[in-house]
Amino acid sequence: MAVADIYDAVITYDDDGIRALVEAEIGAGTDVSVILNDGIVGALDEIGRKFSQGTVFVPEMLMAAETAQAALDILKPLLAQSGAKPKGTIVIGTVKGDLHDIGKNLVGMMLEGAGFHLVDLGTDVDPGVFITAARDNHADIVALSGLLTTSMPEMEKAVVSLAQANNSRNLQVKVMVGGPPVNQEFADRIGANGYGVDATAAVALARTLVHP
Ligand code: B12
Repeated sequence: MAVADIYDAVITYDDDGIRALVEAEIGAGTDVSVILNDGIVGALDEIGRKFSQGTVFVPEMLMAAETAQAALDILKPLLAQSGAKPKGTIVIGTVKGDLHDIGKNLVGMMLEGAGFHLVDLGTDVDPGVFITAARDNHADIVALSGLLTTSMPEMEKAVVSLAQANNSRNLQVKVMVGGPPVNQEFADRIGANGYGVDATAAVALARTLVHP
């Protein structure tokens, strides 16, 4: 039994088998971040490479995602362990046109684990929906996720809309962005308050945005 078996389960779309494998690794005391990064995320990267090479297609990518999600469901209580009182409210979502949600879910789990109250709007989220949710929930931060290069202009639209709402609608929300096509330079250019490379960075960034 090893983390490599979890990697293999994602690669072979074994969404039944992966549950027992993850439970066994947790029982053996393996660090959750190792299960996550070497097992689940590493395997999804491999699937992404195969998709680029044309050796797997969308249905396989979807099966791999479902297998990864089954593993994340088991890890969630460990990632979201926190008895602390909420450190702030974060509205999170994947931007318009983009249906990828595994990274967003992972970021959300870690933020909850760090004691933030999370409002998850799901995927394909319109800028106006981010604004309404931020206002209704008195959010401190809006977190935007995107995996497609076509999500970059959508992210910019959401950031610009949120900045306008901050000026005109008595909203005071900060915006952080993340996902493989974006980086710090892009975040700066579109006027976001911060960028995080992964879920751990998202937590560190959220803390500094709430308590500058
Ligand atoms: C699984 C998957 C799918 C699944 C998604 C299922 C789901 N429920 O999410 C399905 C099959 C639906 C899918 C569809 C498509 N996909 Co797809 N997909 C992937 C795949 C293999 C894995 C993505 C993933 O979950 N990674 C693991 C997570 C944990 O990583 P992550 O999302 O990067 O998140 C981390 C960080 O980025 C960061 N982060 C993420 N969000 C945020 C937010 C904030 C605020 C912060 C701070 C940090 C942060 O923290 C996360 C955790 O560490 C990638 C390949 C890859 N290597 O990423 C392709 C990939 C993203 N897909 C791709 C493509 C092309 C598509 C399709 C267009 C294919 C098609 N022809 O239909 C469609 C688009 C559908 C749509 N409209 O969105 C391309 C994108 C290329 C591009 N540059 O635009 C990729 C890169 C594959 C490739 N190599 O070509 N896909």
